[in-house]
Amino acid sequence: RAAGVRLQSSAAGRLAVLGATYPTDGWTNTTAAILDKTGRGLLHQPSHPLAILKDLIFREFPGYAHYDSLEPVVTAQQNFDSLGFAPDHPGRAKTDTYYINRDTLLRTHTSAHQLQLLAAGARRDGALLALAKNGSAAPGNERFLVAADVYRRDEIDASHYPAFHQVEGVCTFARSEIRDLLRRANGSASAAAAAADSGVEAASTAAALSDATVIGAGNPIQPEHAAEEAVFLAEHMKRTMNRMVVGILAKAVDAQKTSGEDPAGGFPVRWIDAQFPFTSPSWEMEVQFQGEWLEICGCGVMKQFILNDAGMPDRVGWAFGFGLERLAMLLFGIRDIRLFWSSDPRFTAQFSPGRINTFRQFSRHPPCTKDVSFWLPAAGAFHENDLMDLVREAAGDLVEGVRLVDSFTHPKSGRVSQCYRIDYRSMDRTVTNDEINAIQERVRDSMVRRLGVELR
Ligand code: FA5
Ligand code: MG
Repeated sequence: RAAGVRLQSSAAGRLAVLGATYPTDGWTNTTAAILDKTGRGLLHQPSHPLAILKDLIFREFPGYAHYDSLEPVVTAQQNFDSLGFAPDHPGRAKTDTYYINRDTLLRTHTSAHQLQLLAAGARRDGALLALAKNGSAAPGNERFLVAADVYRRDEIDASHYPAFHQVEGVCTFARSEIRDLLRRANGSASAAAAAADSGVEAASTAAALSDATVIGAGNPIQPEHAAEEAVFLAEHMKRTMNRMVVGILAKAVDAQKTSGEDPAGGFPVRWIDAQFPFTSPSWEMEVQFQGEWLEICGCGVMKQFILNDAGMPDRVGWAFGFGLERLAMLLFGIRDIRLFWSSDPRFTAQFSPGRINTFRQFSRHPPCTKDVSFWLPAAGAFHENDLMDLVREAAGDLVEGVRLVDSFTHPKSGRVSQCYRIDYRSMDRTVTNDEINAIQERVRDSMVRRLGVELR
């Protein structure tokens, strides 16, 4: 943790995060376990797998400004309003987001910085632009990447963790530039591909994936955009993303071969129609991994109001947001998302800057499983994510998974009873039943005190 960074839990209605303090209110729900993550700086440890992946991605985008030091505390305006989230959008709920107070929160995605960085470019705001590591690459933030830690109240399993990392990519064009490119290509469909490939090597790998764009009814072109313009942006975006993902996954296949595993046909990739308040049309990219389709990113043509608000109504653009852990799990063969936060040398010593290698699983220690059964409080008052946070607070990274295993409604009283199974397992030692019993007692206690349930 960086020197000078001190975390305190809330005292006298104030909460300290990364050296600044904020007033708390009825919205405050950020736990000490989460605050502890905000100072870890995994992206700045050159031999951490997430930092290796970040560097790899940055290198694939030489013409973009690169940001990786924007702090995680943002306003609700940045995280939601600036991106067109409706006032009742579920992402804003206290059950899904870590609030510092009503107006201040831990960013839930790197998209929180889209408007801020575009506007900084349009205004030539020196202080913000100076945070780019390679300022001259795109001096007005016409194109940029943001790598950062993000936070969400979410379920607990092998691919979900309440703190994770994303890389945002934003690419804008002057509308006149697209008109010229299309005119010069004489209407041929290759204009976007050619523009995406100019100045980069090994574009041939991208041909392995389809990036042809069919825009369907449920995923409309914005009324502000001409069809050719939106199709150009979508194809340029998909081509650019394909090249990056194929290039990176090819390194994973090489690493697997080196470690003697059979990559069995590599990693198939596909596009799925999606919806975001800040893009249209929108897609998600999925990669097949161990027989399942894993979603690795969301993307789309940027809503025009964002560019207008940033002071650049004559430009259009596309944006993506990749989950770094999901890609790193594929790349390094890391099966459990908690490992990224481990400081066990058997994990950390396996990686070195710039190198992709297959992680050698160290022996798994036995789990210890506990069930908790309880009657729910009055309708609507219980949310699963509150239980998730409470278990994390009591158990830290000793919790491996929490899942609902049984639910029934009492035929006479109508009351609902649920049973959750909590798997505890340490990544570096064998836990004792006594120690887990003590944690489980704390969990049961706080469930009664804070969630209002009645234990059975
Ligand atoms: C977003 O966060 C959008 N901001 C992405 C975007 C950017 C869309 C720009 C359009 C334009 P989403 O909630 O789907 O979308 O998350 C993006 C990725 O983050 C997911 O595909 C996944 O790879 C990763 N992710 C989401 N939740 C978790 C989690 N709890 N743990 C680990 N990774 C996660
Ligand atoms: Mg998603």
